[in-house]
Amino acid sequence: MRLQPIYDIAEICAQHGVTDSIVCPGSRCAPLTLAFARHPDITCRSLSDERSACFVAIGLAQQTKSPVSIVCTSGSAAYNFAPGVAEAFFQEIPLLVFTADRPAEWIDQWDGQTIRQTNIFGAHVKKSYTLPQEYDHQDSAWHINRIVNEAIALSQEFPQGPVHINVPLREPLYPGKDENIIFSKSKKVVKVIPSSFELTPSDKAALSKSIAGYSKIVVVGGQHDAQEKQIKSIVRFCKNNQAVLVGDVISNLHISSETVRYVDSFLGQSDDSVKQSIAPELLITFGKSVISKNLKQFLRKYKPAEHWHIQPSGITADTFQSLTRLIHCSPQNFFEGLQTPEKMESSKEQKKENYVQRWKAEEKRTSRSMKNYFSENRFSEFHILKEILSSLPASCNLHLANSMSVRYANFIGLSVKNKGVRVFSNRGTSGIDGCTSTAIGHSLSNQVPNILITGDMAFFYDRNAFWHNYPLPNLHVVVLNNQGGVIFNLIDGPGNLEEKDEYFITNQKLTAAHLAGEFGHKYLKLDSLRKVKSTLNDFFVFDGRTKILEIASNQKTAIETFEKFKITIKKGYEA
Ligand SMILES: Cc1ncc(C[n+]2csc(CCOP(=O)(O)OP(=O)(O)O)c2C)c(N)n1
Repeated sequence: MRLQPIYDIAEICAQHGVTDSIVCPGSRCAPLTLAFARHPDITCRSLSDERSACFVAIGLAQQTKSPVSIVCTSGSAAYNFAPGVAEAFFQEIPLLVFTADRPAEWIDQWDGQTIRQTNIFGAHVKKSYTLPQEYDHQDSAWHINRIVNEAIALSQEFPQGPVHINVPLREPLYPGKDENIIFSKSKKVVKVIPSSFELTPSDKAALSKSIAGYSKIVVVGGQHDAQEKQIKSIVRFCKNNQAVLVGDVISNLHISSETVRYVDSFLGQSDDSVKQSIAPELLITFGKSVISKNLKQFLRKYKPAEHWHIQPSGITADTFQSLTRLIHCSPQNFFEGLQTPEKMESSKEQKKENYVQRWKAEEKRTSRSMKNYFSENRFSEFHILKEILSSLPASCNLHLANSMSVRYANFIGLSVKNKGVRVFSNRGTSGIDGCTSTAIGHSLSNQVPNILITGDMAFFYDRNAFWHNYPLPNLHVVVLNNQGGVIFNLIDGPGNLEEKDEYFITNQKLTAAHLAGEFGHKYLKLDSLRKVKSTLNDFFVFDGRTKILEIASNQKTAIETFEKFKITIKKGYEA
């Protein structure tokens, strides 16, 4: 069969452990569509909006922990994958991005749905391949097989990420009436045994010795999907070495009671003397980005003598402008492998202990101020969100949209009580364009409750996330509807510019009720303090229906309550 090498792409993917595929409608991609749709070991879903589809694929890949293949037709369809591809690149998510194309001779010939697709995603994919367009010679089939094997391996190699495969396809694109698609089971599959990136005993000894020379050590976890075992070894390391563990809400380190989680709040309101007293000498980091701008600014200003970053291989970002050592191993291997330091002279031990206590005092002070602040019964999006985070199911995925949703949640923090809560957020590019779609990708592939917290702009931007025929019984969405982007009222900059409302906040009057109605989802509205308890009780019942809870917020209250929050944290220093 002429298209056999193309059909076999699905077989190669399946043999590499790809379980999920998303296909966007089109004709040029028909051979790929049929291959993925008919493959018995791949769950293939159809989504019409390519931009949303790519973000959904991110969610699926995060859940399945395997590459997800996405397929679209030629032309602007391919370009619409781009925002999701960039997010996947920076969040290091393995995607196999197949774009169908016209044969090369038809590019730039005023043919329909034809654009320049070679390298279309530029620097935001790990590599871009183009498959051969003729399959007459048997080496062409081998060539296609080789590229697909290589692309799958590359997507999974650290740092994981999206790989683009452009597929020029010649007509006829559809099988004949009596033609069956059969997958060749004997296809060549190149398996990769991944390297374990272990530190050698002498590396471990040298690092342990260096660590022992420091009395002020801070470990910061960036965004990652933390595993309990890994966190246990980090906490043990911190205890053994009197190191402070800091993690914002996307680090998933909330499951340890030792984690300093209010760093964004107190670094934003404390003065230089406090900051000086907690500045580290040795900073150890792992994971990806941190949310807190206050933490970034603090570490950039009070530069540690050394900054070590731990990751299995490759280069890393110098986020705090102080990187001195890149340690190539897994965080687990690093934190588990280092020797327990011997007890030192008591003055040094005391110095270390004092340093840890300084941080603990800041955390405690902020915790007290927050308790005080949230004890006031107020109808504000910030207060309601606190209530929602306190009512989360024991085991769930929490999806936080950009921008105030993830920031509010970071200020509020999760506690050890939320041990079973895994936090996800599109912090690769921090876009508002695919937050709902990514949460939906998770909802499609797991059974646990998925709770998405989003602002109105992010919610309405990504409304096509709901535009498909797959049920989402375990997705519950909270829309903080303050009728625009309140972030622009809360950051320094827009201030009182006369353009602020129209060009930054972009006031809008939409309600989520229509969208919920259109897609048949249950709509709940919360507009008064009186209804908080009963509405949240209703919202947190998972009865098989997708629920959308709209919080009737507004810019004025949101600004006032946030200002008051900052003042309360600051006042904590006067008490
Ligand atoms: C695709 C994209 N366009 C523009 C932005 C810039 N941006 C950041 S936050 C924001 C407004 C978000 O408003 P909303 O979702 O209502 O959340 P709120 O600020 O009210 O929390 C915008 C436009 C972005 N992050 N991503």
